[in-house]
Amino acid sequence: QAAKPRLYILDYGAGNVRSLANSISQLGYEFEWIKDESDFDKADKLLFPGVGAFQQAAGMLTTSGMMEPLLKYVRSGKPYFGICIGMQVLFEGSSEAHGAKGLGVIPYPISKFNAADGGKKSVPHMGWNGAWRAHASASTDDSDELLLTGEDYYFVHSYAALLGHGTPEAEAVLKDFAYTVSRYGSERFVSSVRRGNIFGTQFHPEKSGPAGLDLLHRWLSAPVAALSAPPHPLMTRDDGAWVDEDPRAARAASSGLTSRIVACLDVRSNDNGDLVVTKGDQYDVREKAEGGNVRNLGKPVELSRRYYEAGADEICFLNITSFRSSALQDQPMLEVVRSSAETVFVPLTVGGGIKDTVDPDGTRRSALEVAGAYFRAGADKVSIGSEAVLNVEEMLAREARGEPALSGTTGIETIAAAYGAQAVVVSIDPKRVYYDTTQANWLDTVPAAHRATLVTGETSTTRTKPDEAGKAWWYQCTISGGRAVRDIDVVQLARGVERLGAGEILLNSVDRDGSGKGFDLDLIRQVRSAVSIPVVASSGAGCAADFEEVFEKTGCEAALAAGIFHRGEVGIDEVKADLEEHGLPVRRTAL
Ligand code: 1PR
Repeated sequence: QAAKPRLYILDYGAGNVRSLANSISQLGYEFEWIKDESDFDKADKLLFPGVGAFQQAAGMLTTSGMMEPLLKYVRSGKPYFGICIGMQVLFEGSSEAHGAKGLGVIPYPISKFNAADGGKKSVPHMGWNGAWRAHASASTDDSDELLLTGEDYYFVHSYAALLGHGTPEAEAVLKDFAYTVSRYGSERFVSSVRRGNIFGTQFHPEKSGPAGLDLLHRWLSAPVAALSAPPHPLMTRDDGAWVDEDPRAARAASSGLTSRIVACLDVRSNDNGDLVVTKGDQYDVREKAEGGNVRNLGKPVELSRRYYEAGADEICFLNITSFRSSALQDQPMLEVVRSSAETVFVPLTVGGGIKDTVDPDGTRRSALEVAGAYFRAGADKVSIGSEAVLNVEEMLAREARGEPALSGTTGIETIAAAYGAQAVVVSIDPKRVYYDTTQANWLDTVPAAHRATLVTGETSTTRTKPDEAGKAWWYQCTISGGRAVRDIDVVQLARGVERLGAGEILLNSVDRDGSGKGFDLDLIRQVRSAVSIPVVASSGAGCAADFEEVFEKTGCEAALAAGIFHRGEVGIDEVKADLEEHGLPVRRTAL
């Protein structure tokens, strides 16, 4: 029996590579990390998972002296599989990278998505999208394919090999490498490349649920010879024309992305000191009776696995009491993330306590260090709450003094610079501030700064509108889990965090949390139209129809729920079936 091919992974130290390692182990394969140049010669197969920013990746490869040996490996004809930045690094360079060069194997530029595209698209391109064959392939034999079309895969990036962005000569070469194409809004891009020994996916198979694991398995189990140069016979192109459209008609009306469903787990210690998933009503997580206990809805790791298996497109953990103490040392949430990432192969977000902290022994930890620990444990994104509000307030104050708005030192800025904007979520906890519009001169009592964002009972678009007659309100930001209010409104905050470099907004509502009254559509629309980064609608889901309503009426990219899933009132499959029935694309896990 031939020796097993030796698989190596190249890690340049940014982002979550743990999930890829976990998925490979789950599939029953062993691997080693590339430690130095000589390991490239020992490798029979090489996987390069890139996460985050191209510049960072190219910079680290250059300074660590890995760029040259990597190029040598790719040219050697041995199997190479690049993921996300690991695929982009094959290209000549990225407009993201201000001069940083890639390997130049594919002489085509990587460019940024156009967020203005029809006004409906947010950037980063974050979520589940399809991929179709770039060319009408001569092959009818699926067994030799590495990637199944008709499945959805998880993408998270702002830059891509966009069709029509290179010279005709460069595009001809790109066509030669292109394996699949995907669409985001009106822009088409190469979502995977395959030529000879080279394979690369713009999406993350290790985060793409069963479809992604299947793809990894196909590449890992394929004999080295079948994945090596010269170009594989099945790669024969037809006349070279791009195949234009995703054959699935249901996709035509959407941006390309599916409606993303997020299961949220609010985690804290209960009175016995056990870490439990809890759930509040308007952020109050104790049972209603006098001296009530913290509600216990299950164990975090177990529940996350259950939601993954039930088809959740993303899992979000929020450490809801981290404002009290959030030391990094012995942080139990790290273990929760680590264990969860062993069985959950969709994106994991973790929030609570992502800020500069001090450990009990006096060691100071920057927000960047804290975030890094979570990424290494297997988180894909970190979510910043209270700290983001304070950071935006400081930014606005600096600006008012005529100083530069950005300090470069906030958690949002430092984490986004190191790991990419897509890894930084800001969680907002707004609360309505009401006015009685039947009173004379009520408008005079509204602070001038917030008048532009006022909603009235008459202009409201939510189903609870009849209850709001005679009222007007704006959305005030809170910190420390809704315990303290700040002057800043939700639109100021959302715009502010986008300027600081956040890549996504998780939009809660203290008023709707746990109420089952449906999402606060007014709130979500306000924020959605104020920013061009993705918005996750949260708080208030009471039935499957609430999801359809929030996607249709606000244009949000994702919708999150907690209570109805924990209590088993509505299943994730039920939500997706309802969305599909209403013509909204969803990820189905057929494999
Ligand atoms: O401020 O950076 O340490 O982050 C703390 C994080 O913890 C923030 O993201 C904040 O939203 C969250 N948090 C703090 N206190 C609570 C609480 O409930 N007492 N949870 C809390 C926020 C809102 C959602 C909830 C949705 C959906 N809970 O997480 O899952 O409202 O619920 P539903 O579907 O049942 O309506 P920092």
